[in-house]
Amino acid sequence: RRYGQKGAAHLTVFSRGNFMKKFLVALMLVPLLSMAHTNFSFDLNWMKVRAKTKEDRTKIANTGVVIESVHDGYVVVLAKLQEKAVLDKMGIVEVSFPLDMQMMDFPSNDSNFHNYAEITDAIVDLQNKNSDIVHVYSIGKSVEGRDLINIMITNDPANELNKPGIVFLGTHHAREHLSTEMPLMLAQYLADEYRKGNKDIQRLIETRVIYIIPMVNPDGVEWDISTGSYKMWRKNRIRNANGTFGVDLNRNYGFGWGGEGSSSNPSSDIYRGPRPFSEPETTAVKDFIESRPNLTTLLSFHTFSKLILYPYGHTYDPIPDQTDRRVHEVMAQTMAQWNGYTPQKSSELYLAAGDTTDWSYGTRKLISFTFELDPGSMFEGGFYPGQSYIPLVFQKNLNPSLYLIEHADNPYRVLQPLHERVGLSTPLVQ
Ligand code: 0X9
Ligand code: ZN
Repeated sequence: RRYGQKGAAHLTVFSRGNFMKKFLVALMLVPLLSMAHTNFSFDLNWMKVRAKTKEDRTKIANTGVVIESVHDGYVVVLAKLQEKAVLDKMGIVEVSFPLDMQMMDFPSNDSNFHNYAEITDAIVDLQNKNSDIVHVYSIGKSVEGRDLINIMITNDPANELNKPGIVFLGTHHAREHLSTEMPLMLAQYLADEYRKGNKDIQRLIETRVIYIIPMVNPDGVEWDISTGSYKMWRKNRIRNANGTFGVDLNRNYGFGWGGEGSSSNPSSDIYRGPRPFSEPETTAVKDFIESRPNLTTLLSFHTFSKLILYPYGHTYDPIPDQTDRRVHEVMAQTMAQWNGYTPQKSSELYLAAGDTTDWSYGTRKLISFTFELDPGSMFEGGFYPGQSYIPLVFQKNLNPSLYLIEHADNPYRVLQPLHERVGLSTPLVQ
């Protein structure tokens, strides 16, 4: 059964709570930029590069560097020495400095983040305490043989495929550790509230199936933290033909694969791999999604920049189906009311072919979003803003997540006038 346009009508209530205030207070307490304790032996450079339009940004992405944040008139990129030379030649570099001067390093202060063993323990613990609704299984193995763990939340696993489903994905990119914590905390929140008797959450768990895959790239995560100081690793850990390591899993999906904003050079951080779904991690996600016809909605968590992105990202053209376009826009704008992020079509950022959401929308028509979680910029810590961001990011993204779960039975309901909707309301979180 495919859940489509004709679902039950619905009433939705929005509340922003007071987390924004708390967020600002917390932000004032966080030092804007911690200096390094450790030198990096990697040839990465932070660079401020002139770029006024999305076309300028795509041209920069096409050199193989990763655009980390987009600003008015420029972008900040992370470039290897070779890529730096190319950008230097283009005459568009304004500032550049080697990573080792500037990057922060505080793994000892970051023990609240979960490594692979810790997240596995946390998930097993969650299952043991909630075996009636939390069902844990592996959807495949990583390059190095780690299980890719899926947390399925439903009170009625026998009817899994008869209930509308939503999937949350975390950590395609190794260094984006907050994108592990957000989906893990969501799973814990749902189970806790169910146990406490929260009627709204019980209703969601009884009427939908929620899949949470918090760590798509466990090998990359383990590599990033393997020395006790962060390595700024992004890709998976496949050994490439030229002896380098890693494919960018968010360039490896098979819709529009190989296009702009992805690289054929294995050394690049946006290396797309030798062919679509060449990697076991993306193949596992693909097989999982293809075997769940009940899915209607997908959210892939990344960091950083505070954005809500929707398809397509491989072309500047709008998605052809006007209704689908409207649903993505309305949902993105609504979710932005809670987290304060900027909603936009992915390609507004820069073109990038082969990402998760282009594939999940392009081939399955799942309503699909990428969140670029906090912080807003590298000046607030970039990929490594410190563990104080964990509860903060969770609080502001909880309502957006619940909103997506609520509408997973029929996302098209968001297009109905409010007065025609009856039924569940999005649970309010203060
Ligand atoms: O480039 C990416 O894969 C994502 N940004 S990140 O900094 N987390 O690496 C954004 C993907 C958005 N999709 C497109 N722009 N196509
Ligand atoms: Zn990412």
